[in-house]
Amino acid sequence: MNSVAAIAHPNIALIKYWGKRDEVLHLPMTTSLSLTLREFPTTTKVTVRPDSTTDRVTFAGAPAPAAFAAPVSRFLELVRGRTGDRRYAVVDTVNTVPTGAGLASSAAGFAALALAAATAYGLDLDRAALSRLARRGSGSAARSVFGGFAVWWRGVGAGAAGDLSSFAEPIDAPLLDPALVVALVDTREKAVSSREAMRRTMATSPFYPPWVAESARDLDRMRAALREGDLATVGEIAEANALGMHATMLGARPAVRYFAPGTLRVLDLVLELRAAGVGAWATMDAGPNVKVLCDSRDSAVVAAAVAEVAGGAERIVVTTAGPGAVLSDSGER
Ligand code: 2P0
Repeated sequence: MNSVAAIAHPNIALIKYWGKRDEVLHLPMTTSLSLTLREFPTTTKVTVRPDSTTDRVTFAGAPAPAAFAAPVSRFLELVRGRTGDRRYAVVDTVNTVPTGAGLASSAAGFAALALAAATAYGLDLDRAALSRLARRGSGSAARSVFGGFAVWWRGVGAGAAGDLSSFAEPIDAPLLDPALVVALVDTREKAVSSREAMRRTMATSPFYPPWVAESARDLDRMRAALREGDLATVGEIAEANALGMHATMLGARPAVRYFAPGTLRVLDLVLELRAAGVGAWATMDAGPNVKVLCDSRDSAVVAAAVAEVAGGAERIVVTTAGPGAVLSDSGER
């Protein structure tokens, strides 16, 4: 029996991934750029079982619902297909992301699963290959393989060429010490999944092609700002890129609207903070929650202000840059 556990953390994109040019290989339309968080690890243990006749997936110790287990099993099939090892596995996942926080538990989940499964099945992958593999589970998981800032290249072409060229890499930003204050505006399950929302946006929104074009310029400018340690420019670009992504959704038919009343209160607050001289910039994903980027030195001030409009300290989470996917001690080999 071969048992391997791995840990990975969620990431928040500052330049968003929104739309696929290949739905099977998860090849994105745009290159995206993210910050991996220190909080909310997902731990996934993969145990290869010679005696099993099927994969077994548990979530926090209980049998996982089919909606969780089926993609995990499909992912294991992909790994088995590369090794020729036909044995099934037991997968145990413990996820610490607050439900509905919009912190993309699938990113941490598939990054941890990719590392644990590749290791358990004896695939020897470098970090770029691991990122490519994680991408097949969930696009954003490609980025959670790495700690700190990471860029996930859209890659070039289709098929094998696209697959080979679309992976994430870490970005050095030694001058920056960022924090994110997450405002939990509404933690109910979203009405439209990000996968469906991306699809509908690409298919029907007239605002989508210009956002894709702008995103390439955002990327070049943000990489320069990261190199220079210019958090204000990073924040301005991140806010514009995220609001632009939501504009593409509002232009879809029918529209996809994730904004809730509490969303606007936090967005207003961010403008007020900046007017008062506090560096704070908003980003949002496929949900109503707002993540406020700031310097770690300002995070207490920003967190207090966000807590006030979000409904109290229990409605916010403060986090900083965290590590990439690693093997954990809890597996035995
Ligand atoms: C991102 N999001 O860049 C964007 C911004 C949501 C909004 O990546 O279909 O779960 O599994 O590849 O990675 C969420 O999408 O989508 C996401 P799939 P994923 O973080």
